[in-house]
Amino acid sequence: MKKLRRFTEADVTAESAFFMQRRQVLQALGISAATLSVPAMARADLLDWFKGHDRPPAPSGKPLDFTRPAEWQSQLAQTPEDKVTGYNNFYEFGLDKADPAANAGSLKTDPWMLKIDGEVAKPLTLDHDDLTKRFPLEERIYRMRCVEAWSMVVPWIGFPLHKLLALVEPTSNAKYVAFKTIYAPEQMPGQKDRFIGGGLKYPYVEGLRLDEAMHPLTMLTTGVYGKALPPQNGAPVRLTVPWKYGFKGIKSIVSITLTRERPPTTWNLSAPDEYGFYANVNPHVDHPRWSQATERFIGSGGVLDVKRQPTLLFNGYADQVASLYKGLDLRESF
Ligand SMILES: Nc1nc2c(c(=O)[nH]1)N[C@H]1C(S)=C(S)[C@@H](COP(=O)(O)O)O[C@H]1N2
Ligand SMILES: [Mo]
Repeated sequence: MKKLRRFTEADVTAESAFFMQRRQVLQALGISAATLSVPAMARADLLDWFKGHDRPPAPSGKPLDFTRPAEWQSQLAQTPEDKVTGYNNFYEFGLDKADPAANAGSLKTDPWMLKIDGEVAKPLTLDHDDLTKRFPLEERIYRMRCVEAWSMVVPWIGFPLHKLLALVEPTSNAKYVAFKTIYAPEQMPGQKDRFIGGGLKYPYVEGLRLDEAMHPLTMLTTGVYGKALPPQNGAPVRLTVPWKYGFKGIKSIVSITLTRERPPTTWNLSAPDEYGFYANVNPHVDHPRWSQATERFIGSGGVLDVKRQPTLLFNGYADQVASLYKGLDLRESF
């Protein structure tokens, strides 16, 4: 997904390396201290990526009050908390998977204002406490699939977006919902420096069709693993759309705007031939630079048994969401 250099085979294995100690990585790669100074070209990228980060500890947020509706529970093996909160994409804090956990502590998430406006009868602003008090919170165990072909199973906590949208009363002109991440270059090194932020245009923006936004699976997420979201996962509020690639799940949202026209979205602006507006998980539509047929599931296993499994259409949620796309060519509208 990184724009500055090509996605290489080294990247594909880099993620398993992330969960090892540096010493084990070098051993696994057969690199001795003597050869370290001149790593083989094929390994240079991985070493660069690994950059001496060891796995960061999971920070803990405030415990939340929530229920566990049976409908959203699951027998799927969950990705452990330290991986969910230690292996992240949040380019505002750097491109490496360990960067968000290491750097996102600088983000001030309280006080917070989330504005809901645009084509609505009753615009609304929620403050930090409203986010966890205004709507009953539910735990929902969702599959999560990054466009980079890794996946997790995560116990998110939050509320369905449709409850918030009902409150603001969309007008008949509302066709899309646009989301925006906070713009705070003083707190987000990637917004200040093009190199750190991967050359993306900030603030990060995302969007959904109104019917996708109203779907019962679509949630505004305020917690994970029983506690308030840590900043690296998008505190204090982020979007979760489990049938779409992870980049649709915009973090640290400050505005939700209902619009007539389809809003611009960050990765689509950056590379329109690689990242579409829809971004529905689909094993049959490959990324131009890699296959989407399978994915590496990040579970509790050790580094050597990161499991490869088939990618599921709509990430396993086809029964619930396929009807949204009747008549749409999923290859053309990727
Ligand atoms: N603002 C913002 N939101 C973002 C991103 C980002 O870089 N900036 N990365 C996206 C991508 S590519 C993924 S896979 C998910 C990762 O969420 P997680 O780190 O909580 O697993 O966040 C998404 N939301
Ligand atoms: Mo992603």
